[in-house]
Amino acid sequence: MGSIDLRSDTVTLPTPEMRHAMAEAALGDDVFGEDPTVNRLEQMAAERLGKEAALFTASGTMSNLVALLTFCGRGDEMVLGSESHIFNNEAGGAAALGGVHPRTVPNTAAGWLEPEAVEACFRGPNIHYPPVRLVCLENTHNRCGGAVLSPEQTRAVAAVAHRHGAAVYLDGARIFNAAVALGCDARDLAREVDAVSFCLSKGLACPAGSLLCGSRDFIARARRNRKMVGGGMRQAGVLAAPGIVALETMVNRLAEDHENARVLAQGLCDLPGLEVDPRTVRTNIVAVAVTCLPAAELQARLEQRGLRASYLGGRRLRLVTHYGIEREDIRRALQIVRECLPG
Ligand code: TLP
Repeated sequence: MGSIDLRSDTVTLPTPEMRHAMAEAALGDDVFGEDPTVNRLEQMAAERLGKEAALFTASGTMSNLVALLTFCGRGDEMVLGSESHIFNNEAGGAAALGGVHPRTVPNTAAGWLEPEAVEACFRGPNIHYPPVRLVCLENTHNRCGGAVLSPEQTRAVAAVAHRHGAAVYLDGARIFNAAVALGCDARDLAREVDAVSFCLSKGLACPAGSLLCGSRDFIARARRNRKMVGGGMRQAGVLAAPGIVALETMVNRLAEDHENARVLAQGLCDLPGLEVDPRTVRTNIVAVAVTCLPAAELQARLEQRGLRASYLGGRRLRLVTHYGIEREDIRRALQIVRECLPG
């Protein structure tokens, strides 16, 4: 029996239909705007997110970086969550490459930014302060256990930013998980934001790629920044083709991953020495606090028995369900966790 890999939904492999689409894709040079498959994917993405245009990038990190470089200049400030992926997991790219100054606001446990806390970041035109150009949100929220922001929560934060003349960017790497969990359209989650990205290479199971969506003018400027960071890919249609398959066939099935995550969380919360509230598990991420031994040690024990989880730091492990993980794998995973706990 192979190991059960719940480290991330980034480990998903492309479906047979995706591999076929890759082999058959019509191609051209995308830096000249001539790859018909990329052009079609960009159009589909813009449509799905309710924006005028979209840009295909190599990764979620690249979409985020290009967005930040497009919204902010050197010395500008961006407001973002203390637990956000951009702040914690992207090698400080916006600061290193764009001179963008990050100002964090504590994320609520449910991945939100309190509008009052965002409001307090706008300190006025005093020359001591960097001007706030951008507020960033994340939906679903990775480090907050796959938490979902509603359209109303997004609107409340966007209203503050816009009132102060700042733009709003949504890291929607897993926005389709949020839409499926809320039973709404991804467009409803992106309506109030100026730009949004989503990843193909997570729950949607593509080998690579992310789409940055926004106004026609924003995407034209982002295209230059993508080129600047080396993201102008040529016959990128081989990577865009599975993205088209993903948007057509892989979105609704995310509900299965969410159900598997709930079953997993329910099983884990019954075990002594672990803390997780299954009611907070809305999508495909289960963050669990380990109280009976060091979390990294439990992770190592699980790994030895064929269950792979990721370590979030402190007492927390993360388990992520995805395409290729079936209910039987969840049962086996729970059995392995039981065997690895002391006593
Ligand atoms: N997240 C990865 C790791 O980097 C932690 C994962 O396994 O979940 N935004 C969010 C919210 C993300 O979770 C990630 C990836 C990204 C952006 C970056 O995407 P990639 O890895 O494609 O650059």
